[in-house]
Amino acid sequence: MDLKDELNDHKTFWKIMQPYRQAIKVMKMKLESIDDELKCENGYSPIHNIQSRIKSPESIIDKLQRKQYPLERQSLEKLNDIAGLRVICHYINDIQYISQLLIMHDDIILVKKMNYIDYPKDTGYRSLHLVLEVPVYLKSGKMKLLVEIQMRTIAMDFWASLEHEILYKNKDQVSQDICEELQQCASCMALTDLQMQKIYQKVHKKDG
Ligand code: 0O2
Repeated sequence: MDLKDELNDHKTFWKIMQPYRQAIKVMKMKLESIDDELKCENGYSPIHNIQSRIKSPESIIDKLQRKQYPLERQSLEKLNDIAGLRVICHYINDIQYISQLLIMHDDIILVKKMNYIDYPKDTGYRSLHLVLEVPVYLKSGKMKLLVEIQMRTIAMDFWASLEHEILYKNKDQVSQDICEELQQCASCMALTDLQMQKIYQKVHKKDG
């Protein structure tokens, strides 16, 4: 069986993805623990919600072909985002803080950081992406896997979700005007994010 057939076979796909599901659980537990500790300390829980997903067989094959990797099992190790988590925070400052606390864990390694908050994509997309190497323990021993964590505020997520619906991966079908309107919406959300954070800080008498 070649990789394409393996991924398209439901049972085999489920089996190949087992360590990735485990890596997601590990990271989810770490994030929930950070949130819980901050809640106990300050009475404030910075994480609004955590979503996770395993990349679909079609997206995996698409990406391997786009990157011109051979369609074989070993190539899966080169993909950053087979296991993905999305962490939705309330305020922009929460993102930096949580990511710093997470990176301090000495069993995970930061492989790549893409700061699309300070440097948004041309589309207007904003989020902090972390690629982390995470250990998972299997019967056969320890295995290290890559996990991608996308961290964003509720406002960034609102924009990204709707923009994804409207045009992501269908970019050719929309006019420049629409792209510009979407960029304007993204700037508007970014201003609102800053304003909401300032309001929060004023109400809770915090510096910054
Ligand atoms: P999925 O799995 O369907 O969500 P890489 O090869 O991974 O190093 P890549 O793939 O270019 O580089 O990564 P990038 O651009 O840093 O991040 C890709 C993911 O970020 C996307 O996943 C989206 O989830 C999100 N993203 C990036 N740009 C945009 C954008 O303009 N709009 C929206 N809505 N989301 C964006 P995929 O590719 O959709 O895969």
